[in-house]
This record gives sequence, structure tokens and C-alpha cells, in this order.
Amino acid sequence: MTARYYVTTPIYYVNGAPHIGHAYTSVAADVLARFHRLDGRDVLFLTGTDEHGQKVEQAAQAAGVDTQAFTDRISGDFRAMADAMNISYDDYIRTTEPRHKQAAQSLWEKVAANGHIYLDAYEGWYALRDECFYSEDELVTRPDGTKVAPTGAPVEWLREPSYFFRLSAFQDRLLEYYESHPHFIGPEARRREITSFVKQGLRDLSVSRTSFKWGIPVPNDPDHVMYVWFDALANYLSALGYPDMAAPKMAYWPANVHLVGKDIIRFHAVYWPAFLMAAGIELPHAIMSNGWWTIEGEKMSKSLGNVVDPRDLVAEFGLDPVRFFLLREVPFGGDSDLNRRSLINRLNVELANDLGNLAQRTLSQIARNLGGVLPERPILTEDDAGLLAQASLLPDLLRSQMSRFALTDGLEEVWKVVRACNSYIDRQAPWTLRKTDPERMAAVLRVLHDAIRAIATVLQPYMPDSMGKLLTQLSVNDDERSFLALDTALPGGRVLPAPQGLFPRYVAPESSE
Ligand code: ME8
Repeated sequence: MTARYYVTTPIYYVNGAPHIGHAYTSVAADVLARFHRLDGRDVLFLTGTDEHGQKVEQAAQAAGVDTQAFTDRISGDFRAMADAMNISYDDYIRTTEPRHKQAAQSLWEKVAANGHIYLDAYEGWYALRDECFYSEDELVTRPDGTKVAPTGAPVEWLREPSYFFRLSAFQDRLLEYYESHPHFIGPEARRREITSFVKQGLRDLSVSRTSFKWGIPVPNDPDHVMYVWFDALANYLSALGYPDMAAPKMAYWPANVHLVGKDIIRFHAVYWPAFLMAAGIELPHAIMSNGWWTIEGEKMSKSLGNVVDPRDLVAEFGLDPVRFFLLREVPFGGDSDLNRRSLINRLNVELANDLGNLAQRTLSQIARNLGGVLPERPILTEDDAGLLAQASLLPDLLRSQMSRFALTDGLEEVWKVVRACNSYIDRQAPWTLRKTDPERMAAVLRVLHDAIRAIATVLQPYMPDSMGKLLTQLSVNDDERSFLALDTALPGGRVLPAPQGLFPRYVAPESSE
């Protein structure tokens, strides 16, 4: 039976336009999804939008539009962004869909039937912007004496009847789970942070609201709508057909990984596992958090006017260079800064020079000096065998990096081989062999062809379009592009199409760059 792999992105709020931060998590999840497909797994990749809550209701009112029409529009824009970034999602869940409402209500009923939900009244400091209650000691006092949430969001004192989830009852079970599953939360810094948060003690969680209507009604008490996080987290199950445990897609549960930003790790690593334990449902294997992007050193915000739409970057630099940059810049999990200078630098040095030129030099010599015909695999010299051995280790190296979500380290492994190819080509100098030893020249070009094929194959998840083109130029057929296919050498004699440049150097339109 084919192994399954289920990966999710957060479902994004529809109260604002999609930006580079959203694109980042989605691209990272896409790399995982594509990687596991190429490695022969049966993948389900889920993304979508989170459409309930007071913030959305208010944003629609501010825009003077019917709330559902408003969410339709923004959700469509998130989907268009995912398509523009070449995100290969298998399903796009929206929390206003009937399949989701039904699943969220069933999950609620299950948790309630197991005795983990009770009715009480809530009083406390509520930050609308964060959709979150804070305790008195979490608040921060501003110089002018006003109290705000630790995130800086304004808070108001709220009292309303509310259903509560017995989160406090899950403290020990959660800690035991973290302890016995050391890879459940990543990266390590987040695991420590969450563990210490839970150790400080968990209070029961208010999970319903009566102060607004734009939400999923609580089963049997329609005056209440579900707290948006109870509703939203359920999406990972609703897309599978929950509560029908026999639904074919339920076989993908438990998810292999929920990829999230570090801002929402608490909801995924504390609340979600507790809801699942309360419902008697298995927990996901991992919650992996990505770091935070700033823009030219500044926090991205509407008020600063520096919110970056990834589609603008793509229009200027090309899709794959942007995908590459996002994952290349800083070890995955850490914070990064998006600035033009480093983007252009990565593009010109690593893509145009290191990889683009390598492919161009190799393919144009095969075209020019060998009539475009791929030579047979030669008897290998030590230098040849060394390079090919390094290239053949790539799938295993990538498997190991992907299993710990080390997407940037994965690229670094590939670039070691790219650099090794460049040293090899300089050392072997096939252009001088052309006159002195044409047979050896053919051997060198064939070795390079094989190494570049391995590189292009493992880079497909990161840069699907350009690596697809490169594989076509290498005359690698569609059914020869999986990791497994790398074990079989291509037969000599194939005619390669005319080589074309892969990654043009970025030249600034103005001389000021
Ligand atoms: O939190 N850097 O939705 P959201 C990196 N609806 N990643 C960023 C980022 C940045 N500057 N800005 C946003 C929600 N992100 C909830 C999720 S899930 C059941 C419900 C990414 O629209 C990052 O993944 O605020 C973050 O967690 C997510 O967008 C937040 O998206």
C-alpha cells in the first residue's frame, strides 16, 4: 500500500488581502507536498480560508458589502494567490461551506458528549484584533496608563454567557504527550516555549460567543456561535469528510504536519491537541512553525504601507526565483528579512551563475560538439565516480532533511553538488578536450548530464516550472522524473532539444540599483 502524507497550511483570515507572509507558509507546504509525491507517496495537501468571526463581520461592514459576498471575494483572492504561486493544493476548504459547518458542529457535539464542554459566563479582557482573551497579568501597561494585550492590541472588558472547554483538565496529558513525542512541535525553540506555557497552568477556554452572529451556531443553542478557533481548527478534519469516519479521505488522518506561522503555534500545539483528545481522535504527527518575515527590516503592516503582494515580486523576478528565495534565505523556522538586495544577489549568484550557467555550459557543449546527442555512460574515472556518487546521495539527503522540515538545509545539500559540478567542469575543461580527446569530452559531458539530472529532479519541489523545463532540456521524460527513476540511467543516443537559458540575470531597470 502506498504510504499517505497529509500536509496543511493555516486557513487564512479573509479580513485582509493575501501577502507574502501567507505565500511563504503555502510555498513551504507546497515543497513538502511535491517532495512526497515525487518520492512516491499518496499526498493530500490542504489549504483554504478562515471566514468567520467578528473581525470578518466588521471588515465586511466597513466595506459596505454583504458578509458572505465579502468572504467570497477575499477567499477567491487567496485562491488566486495560491494559483499564482503554483501551490499544488488538492483541496481548498472554506469555513463557510456546509461540509465544514457540519464537521465543526459534529466535533463540538463529540467533545460535549464526552463531558468537556460546560455553560458558564465569561468575564475578561478581550482583544478583538487577536480574537483572544487575556488574563490581567498578561496585559501590558502603556506609558499613558492604558492596558493593552501583549501583542499591542486594544482590549475591552467583556461579560457574556459562554460555553467553556475544560482545557485545564488536559494540562498533564499534553505535557506527557510533548515529552513522549519530542518531534511533535518544531522547531525546538517553539517546543520549549509551548512546554513552559502549558506548565504554567491552563485555564478553561471560552469557546462560544453571543455578542455577534457571523459564526457557526453551537449545536442546540443557536444564541451562541463557536469561538472562531474551535471552528477554524476543525477544518483539518472537515476536508476529510469528518464526522464520517468511513469517508475515504479519513484514511489521511492523522495529518503528518500542520505547517503554521509562529504566531499561531499555541492554538495548534495546545488547543487543537486538547480538542482532539477530548473527542477521542488521534493527534497529528507534527506541528511545524515557520519564522516571521520582515520587509527591509520593518514589520509588515498596513499602516506602514509596506505589505508585499507576492504577485508583484513574481512579476518582477519570476515565480521560481521568488519561491527559491523564500526558502533559501534563513534556516526554516527562523525569522527572515525580505530585501531587494539579498533577493537579487541570490538570484544572480545561485540561480543565474551557479545553476543556470552550469546547465547552459553543459547543454550548449552537448548541442555544439555532440550534435545534441546524449553520449552513453562511460567507464568512470575516479573524478567522475566521485561527482556521481555525491549526486546520487541527494534523494536520501533530501529525505532526511524533509523529515525534519529542514527545507533550507535541503537546498544547501543540493548547492554543494551544484558547486561540485562547477569545480568538476573547470577541472575537466571539456572545451579543451574537444580537440585533444573528444571521447573523454563526451564522457565528461555525460557525467555532468547525469549529475544535473539528479539536481533538477530533487529541486522540482522548490522550483517546479524551471526544473520541469531543465528536465525537458535534458531529455528526461515525464515518467523519469521521480526520485525512484534516478536509479535508472538514461540510455545514450537521445537527442536533446536546443538549450535555452533558465534563469536570466537580474539587471536593474534603473542605474540606481
Ligand atoms: O492566523 N511571516 O490566519 P492569518 C511569516 N485564520 N508568515 C506569515 C507572516 C509573516 N510576516 N504573516 C502571515 C490565521 N504569515 C488563522 C489561522 S488555522 C486553523 C487558522 C502566515 O490570515 C503564517 O503562516 O492571520 C501565519 O501563521 C498565517 O500566515 C496567519 O494567517
